[in-house]
Order: sequence, then structure tokens, then C-alpha cells
Amino acid sequence: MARYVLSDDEKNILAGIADEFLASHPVWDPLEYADDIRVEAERMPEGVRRFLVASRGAEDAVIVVANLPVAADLVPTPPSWQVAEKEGAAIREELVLLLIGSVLGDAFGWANQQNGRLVHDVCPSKGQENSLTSASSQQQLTLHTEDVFHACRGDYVALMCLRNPDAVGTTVALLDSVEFDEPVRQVLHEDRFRFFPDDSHNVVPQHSAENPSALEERPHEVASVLFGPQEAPYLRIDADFTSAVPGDATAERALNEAAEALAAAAERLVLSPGEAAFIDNYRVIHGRDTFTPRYDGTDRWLKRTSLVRDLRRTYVRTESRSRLLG
Ligand SMILES: O=C(O)CCC(=O)C(=O)O
Ligand SMILES: [Fe+2]
Repeated sequence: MARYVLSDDEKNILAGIADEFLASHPVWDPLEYADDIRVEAERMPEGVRRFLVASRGAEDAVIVVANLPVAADLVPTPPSWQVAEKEGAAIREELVLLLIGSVLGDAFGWANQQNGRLVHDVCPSKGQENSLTSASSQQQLTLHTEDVFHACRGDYVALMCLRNPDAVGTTVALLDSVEFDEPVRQVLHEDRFRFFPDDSHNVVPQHSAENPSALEERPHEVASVLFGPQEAPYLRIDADFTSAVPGDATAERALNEAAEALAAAAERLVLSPGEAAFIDNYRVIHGRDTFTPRYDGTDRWLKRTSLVRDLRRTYVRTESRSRLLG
């Protein structure tokens, strides 16, 4: 894990850049402003920029930046992302996340997730306690590759913490920390697995405990779990939304083994307010521990976005010149 803690001076400079940007762009439209935000990021203090560029080059598994500015008078944690969107909650923090993230990659969103917003809210929501989405709380969020189903998923999932009063852990498991036996490793490198859209994407048919077979009907990709350089592979896996192709018992065993080995290797990262983690979505899977939601405005609250290293590869793949996929 690579970590950089801004000095208070650096924090104030970053807050100043964000305030100036918002004063000159009164209507917050991050999809529209993403390129301008990268230009402004050049004004950030050199130390943090050098750190981010070096970490990107080294492909550090988890990149953490701490002591980022968070408003002293932060509004109460919204009860859902829908309310956060309606109220424009914590916009300056969204901008700070995009400023830092722009050094690592291009932010993008999904048309069918959180209403096509570029930056999402992660907060517990009533009725979602046991869902398989980030709005859950009382159910463990299984280790996953973010947006495992899509070839254009992010190179990084970016999480910035605004509140975390009960020190709830984000779980991370590094591919580098596990070793697979040879036959299993080889199977994981073969196109014998199906990757389905998760429940945070507003896809039909809706999937739930009552309707598990709905997952199978969702459009999906068939690909390998491990890919890229044999000596230092990348991975995609989400035990809840990945399965072997029908009838392939060997692939199914390999998948279960991989999920178990990664779960056993999981570490805990407790994000504090003002701390952002950029999780390498090709080398690390992540999830979250359970917690008891408060629903009184003091709950855990993160801002989230996804970053690709080069959006133009996405344009080629999706045949659409858009930061919004799907
Ligand atoms: O809440 C967390 O720490 C992680 C949630 C998550 O997996 C996500 O927002 O993508
Ligand atoms: Fe996630």
C-alpha cells in the first residue's frame, strides 16, 4: 500500500483550488467539467502529484491519500444516494476526489447506476441493509472486482471517506498475496467463466433471494478470471456475480478455490474522514465489513468514482464517445 498524507498547507491549497473552481462553475456538472478538472489538478502541490504519478507507474495495489479537505460544516449523511443527488450533498468533496483521481486516470460512470452520475454516494439506506449493493450494512459486501461484468470496468475504484464513526473496514484482497496450484491457475486463465452485472446496475430482470435465476438471464460476458501477463496476471472476480460456464465442474471448483483463497487473504482498510483510497481494480478485489446503520445523519459516508487509464480505449470498445457507459 502506498500512502501520502497532505500537510495542512497542502490541504489548504487543495481546498482553495476547489473553492475557486466551484466559484467559477456555479452549476455542478462533473461529467461536463472532467477535462477542466484535470487542468486545475496541475495546480495541486507537487508532492502529491509526484506521489500519484509514481504510484500509478508502480501499479501500487492500493493508493491512499490522507488529510484531504472535508468541509467542517459537512451536511448530515443523506439517507440514500437519491437524496444526496437531489440535495447536491458534499459537492466540494466530489471535486476534491476528481482532482486527485485525475492524476491516475479518467473518471467515468454508468448510465444505469446512480442515475448516471460521475461521482456516487456510498451510504447505508433503509430497506437495503441486506442488499448486494453499497447501500447495504448488515450484510457483508462480498469481495469483488468493481463492475466485474464489463470489459471497460475501471482500472481504479476511488473511495473518499467523509464519515466513518464506527471505523467500518473496507476489505481488500491482493492477487499478489495468493498462490494457486498449477492446474487451478491454468483453468482461471481460460475463458470458462460468466460475469454478470451486479444489482447496483439498474438491469432487468431484477435479481434477489426470491428470484435467483434472474441473474442468469442478464446479458453477460464469458471470459477468464486471470488475464494479462502470465508472470504477473490481473484478475476479475465477484463471487456473487461470477459463475462457471454451465456444465464446467472443473471451472466451478477453480472459481470457488480462487474466491476462498482471496477471502482468506483479505485485509482491512479503515478509511477516516479526509482519506481516499484508489484501489487497483485489476490487482485487488474489495468489499466491506458489516455494521449497524444509525439513520440519524451521522452514518458512514463515502464518495465513489471509477477511473480508467485511458478513456479512448473505452470509446473504441463501446463505439460511443461518452464517459457514461451502458
Ligand atoms: O463501502 C466500502 O468501503 C466499499 C463499498 C464498495 O464496494 C463500493 O462502493 O464499490
Ligand atoms: Fe465496490
